[in-house]
Amino acid sequence: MIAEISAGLLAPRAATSPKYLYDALGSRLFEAICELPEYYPTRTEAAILAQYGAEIARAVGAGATLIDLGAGNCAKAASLFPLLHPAQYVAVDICYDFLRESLGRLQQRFPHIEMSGLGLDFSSRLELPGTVRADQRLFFYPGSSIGNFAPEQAIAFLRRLRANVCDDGALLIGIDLVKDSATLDAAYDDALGVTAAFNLNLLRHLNQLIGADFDVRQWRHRGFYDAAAQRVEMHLEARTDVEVRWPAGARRFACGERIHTEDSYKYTREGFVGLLGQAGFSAARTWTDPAQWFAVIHARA
Ligand code: AVJ
Repeated sequence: MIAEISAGLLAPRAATSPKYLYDALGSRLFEAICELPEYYPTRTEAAILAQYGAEIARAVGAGATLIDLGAGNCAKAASLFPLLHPAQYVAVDICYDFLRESLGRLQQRFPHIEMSGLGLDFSSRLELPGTVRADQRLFFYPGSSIGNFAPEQAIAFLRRLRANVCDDGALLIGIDLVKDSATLDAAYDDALGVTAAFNLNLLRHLNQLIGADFDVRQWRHRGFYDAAAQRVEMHLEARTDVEVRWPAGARRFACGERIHTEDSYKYTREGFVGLLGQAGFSAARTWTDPAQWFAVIHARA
């Protein structure tokens, strides 16, 4: 991990993986982002799940082995429990501490559902323990988190999901749809500066992970939509000439130079259905909001 982060920081165009945005504080800041008026994905997806929950549950069927990827506070999956009646709930998140707290509360609310938590970086490998039931596996990947992968990586990731389910398996996935730039720019550079704090917190996390000496005050947040690339980019930009040191390296950043911290790809429905097909899934059904800002797709193995 130290080698991966070092290499990213030393690359001509410095970059870090978005997974490092999520330490305990980063996970809480992301929760706060989800409450922002500008950040439409969470509430739009929640509205779709609320409006079409019964239809979705009928498509999925009861008794599933629900595997929640990037479960975080587990709220989205929990909202489906009363309709979906999963036989088993497996919450996976890179930040296990945060997950454990959420899961403890959830188990009290739903004592009859078998639950377990997995602290796992599922973006690099996906090994499910033997305790996860093999039948009727339903991967739940909400929030358009798949947008963090470039399309080619997304296909590879979806293929890995496909390889982890039997023929009765499926995927329920949330996709952020292509829309006007102003809406996207505002969603990733909000007025309160919560997204800025979320992005800048990465530097504190890096200090802790690799022993670097980033000074948060020397950096500013950038978040904007690139329509040609169909993605939002987040960067941290040096406010001044900066020198950063850590045990495995050192680097100078000129004023204005950036560290690329996240991509968030947007899709058309047709574009994403194409990706699913390439990964060996057949797109069964799509649900969307009236403005067509977000889509929930149920794809069968
Ligand atoms: C958690 C990856 C879906 O891309 O919208 C929110 C992360 N970054 N604001 C997204 C994020 C900045 C989010 N995902």
